[in-house]
Formats: sequence, structure tokens, C-alpha cells
Amino acid sequence: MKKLIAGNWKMNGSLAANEALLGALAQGLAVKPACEVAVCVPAPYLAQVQALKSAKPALSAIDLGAQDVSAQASGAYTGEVSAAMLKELGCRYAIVGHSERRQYHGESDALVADKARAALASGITPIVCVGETLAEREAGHTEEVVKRQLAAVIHANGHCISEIVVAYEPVWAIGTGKTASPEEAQAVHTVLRAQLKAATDQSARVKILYGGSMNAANAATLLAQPDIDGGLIGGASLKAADFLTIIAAAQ
Ligand code: 3PY
Repeated sequence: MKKLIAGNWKMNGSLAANEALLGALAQGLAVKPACEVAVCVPAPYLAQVQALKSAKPALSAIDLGAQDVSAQASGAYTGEVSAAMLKELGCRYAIVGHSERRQYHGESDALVADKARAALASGITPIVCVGETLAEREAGHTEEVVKRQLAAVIHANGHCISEIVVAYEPVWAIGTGKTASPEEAQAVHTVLRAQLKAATDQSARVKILYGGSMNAANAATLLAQPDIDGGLIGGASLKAADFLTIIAAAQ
């Protein structure tokens, strides 16, 4: 399977900075990459990035993604953005259940599962994030936590489960500069792979990304692990040279 390198810009960027970043990425992607590439950008910039993609042929190698999606289809949900709206703007992906949303917005496993279902219903691939906190890891609960988080999404999405992407993002490695070692990450990916295999005979189609301070220096060793099918990249996706190095490592 082709690896997927997805940038998560988080709440960063401006019209000018996005144009500069995508201009630099277009130069670096003049030769089509061997992996799949996506950028998950703040909602107000989706249309801008889509327009830049139309204007620069090299950017056709990059798929567009959102960082969140509403679990609701439409209606009185102030501030929410529906999956149908994201689809209309050209999104292929939407991140759901990023730990920053679980932590700062109180998103439960059930809500994340509903968001994944709403995305799938509109033809958007949810990038479902799972991961344990430092306290949970230290208490020996890593496996239990990630399995519980993924089980909620499996339960709510039935046979569509083969259409999702999973991202393992240990919370203690997000924005801290700490990374899971390749062996630590692989161990969790093995657990997730087995869980997916038990849920669907199409599990081989499901990419399991590693996220949590993947950067230009550690990407190659992480991506060399047998069950790491790509990366969800935070800060390093904002620097064209670093993001291109990670893309090159995902061959
Ligand atoms: C990080 O690398 O910090 C991320 O949270 C990616 O989603």
C-alpha cells in the first residue's frame, strides 16, 4: 500500500503564509511523490488551498483535508462545519478525534465515532486519531485506551470501517518534541492492525499513520516499521523543506 503523509497545520497560517508554503511545496513536488500527500488546513483556508491547487499543477499531488467535521448533517449548530460542506470545498480527508479536540473540547469516543460516520456518509475519509496520555502509558493502559477509542469507531461504522485512516498519536508526544521510539510505535500499530483485522476482512486497506512529533530527522526510521503506513505531521508540516524531507522518506 502507498504510504500517506498528511500535514496537520493546526491553527496556523495566513493567506500570505499559506501561499508561500504551498508555492515551496509545488517546487519540491514537481516530480510526483511515491507516497500520497495531504494537508489538513484550518477551515477558513480550505477554499484558498483548493484554488492554489487548481492554479499549480504540481499541487495536484496534494489532497485537501479538514481538521474536524461536525457529527451533524445540517441545522442549528453554530460554528460547526458539515461533511457535505467539506466535500463541496474539495476535501478528501477530515481529521477526527485529535487529542487536542478530545482534551480542549471534551470530545468523547462516541462523538468521534459519530464524526467519522458523518464524514464517511459524505464520501470523506476520516483520519481517526487515537492515543494515550503519559499517565495512561505509565499505568500500563496504552493498549486498553487505543483499543477502546478505535472500538467506538468500529462499532459505529460497521462495514465502512475499511474506508477510514487511523492515526496513532501518543498524547505525550504531541507538541512536546518527544516521539515514540519506532519500536514503541510499532508495538501499538500491531495492536491496532490486529483489531482492524478482527473487524473486517478488508483491513489490509486501512492505513495506520503515526503522529506525534514526527519530523524530518525521525521520519525515515518510524516509516521503516512494518505497520507504520505514513505520518500525521504537526509542526514539521509548516516548513516546506521538512515536510518535503518526510515525503521523500515515505517511499
Ligand atoms: C503533532 O505532531 O504534534 C500532531 O499533533 C500531529 O497531528
